[in-house]
Amino acid sequence: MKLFGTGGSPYVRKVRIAFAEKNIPYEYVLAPPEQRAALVAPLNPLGKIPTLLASDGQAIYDSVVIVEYLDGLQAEPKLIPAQFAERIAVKRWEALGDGVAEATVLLTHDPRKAEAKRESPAWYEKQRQKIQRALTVMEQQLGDQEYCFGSQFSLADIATGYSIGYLEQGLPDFEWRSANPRLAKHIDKLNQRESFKSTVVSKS
Ligand SMILES: N[C@@H](CCC(=O)N[C@@H](CS)C(=O)NCC(=O)O)C(=O)O
Repeated sequence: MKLFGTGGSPYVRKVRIAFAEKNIPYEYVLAPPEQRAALVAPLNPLGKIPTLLASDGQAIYDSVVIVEYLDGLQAEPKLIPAQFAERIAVKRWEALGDGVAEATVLLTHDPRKAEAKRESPAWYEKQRQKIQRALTVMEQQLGDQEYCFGSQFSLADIATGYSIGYLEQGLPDFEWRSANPRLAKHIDKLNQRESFKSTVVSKS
């Protein structure tokens, strides 16, 4: 299997954490923006990373589908519960994490960033508020649980860990820890896992 990505993409890290947790071997192919038309677009018409070329030749995207694919490929450890209600709960954590990553990408990479700050503080503030609200909900849902969803590591923890890791790297001035102490502690715990340590996102 080949995974196309770059070191700076939060969604690629999400998938790489899942690969590491599942202990599934793969080849990591760097696909920087200037090579994506040649490398990725023939597999994924959207030309986005992460894109996975599976062993059977099928191309799989986006990160949501890739993680689900990996979880189905190999039974243990299970990242997404099989039971309906639990599955939806874990997928909702995923949506929250992906939303935090998306808003952070907008704030850090959007070409309007500089102007947005000066000319449209409302747009900038809207993205910040999305992140703030999402983290508040994560803090509440985590409560005193050992993991984001119950007593077992799952995709909910991957989603929380990769997105907040990206937030902390991309917007180091965004203060969220004091208002969300349990979440902060949980992030520190997740960052100790080998899957998180071995996939730290570079700034490029
Ligand atoms: N929803 C997608 C988002 C993927 C995404 O936006 N990837 C970015 C890199 S972080 C990308 O490939 N952007 C290039 C483009 O949009 O052309 C996922 O979860 O995989």
